[in-house]
Amino acid sequence: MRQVMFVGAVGAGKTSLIHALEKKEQQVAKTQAIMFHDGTIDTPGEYAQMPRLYSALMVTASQASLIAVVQDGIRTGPVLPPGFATMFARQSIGIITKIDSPEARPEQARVRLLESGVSGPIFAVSAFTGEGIETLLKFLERRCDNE
Ligand SMILES: Nc1nc2c(ncn2[C@@H]2O[C@H](COP(=O)(O)OP(=O)(O)OP(=O)(O)O)[C@@H](O)[C@H]2O)c(=O)[nH]1
Ligand SMILES: [Mg+2]
Repeated sequence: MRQVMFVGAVGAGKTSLIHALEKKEQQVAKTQAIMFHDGTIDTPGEYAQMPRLYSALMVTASQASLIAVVQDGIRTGPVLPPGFATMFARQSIGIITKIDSPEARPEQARVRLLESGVSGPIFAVSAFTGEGIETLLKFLERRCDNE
């Protein structure tokens, strides 16, 4: 029960973030299916954007101890419905991605995460520059140790 499940819109940066956390250099491709890694669960953005797929996310969430809602730092228009994070009955954190970009709007992204019902801390990261990755990693490791 130490898995962290990453959910968020198509292209929000979930897979890139997981690779950055795992220090993987490999090319990122579009996620086609729910993928279990060592300690992380990657999900395709469509699952968060299509309500008829929520049940699959909820079943998968039962194998996770933490939900990480990933919000694109650049495309900050509303995508997830209000309260999205609360349907999993799990603790949740928010992650704002792509903060390296001059177009990033972290404050708008934060508002989206709060609207989606994230209950825990909100982190801001860049998978490209590594900014914020160590802070997030430390939080996840500490949380794991306490489980
Ligand atoms: N500038 C910038 N772009 C990023 C960053 N992380 C990801 N991207 C870009 O965002 C796009 C989508 O990244 P993915 O990691 O595939 O996004 P995803 O959330 O896994 O998308 P799905 O698998 O479709 O759900 C790619 O073009 C990445 O290069 C980042 O930290 N900074
Ligand atoms: Mg992906």
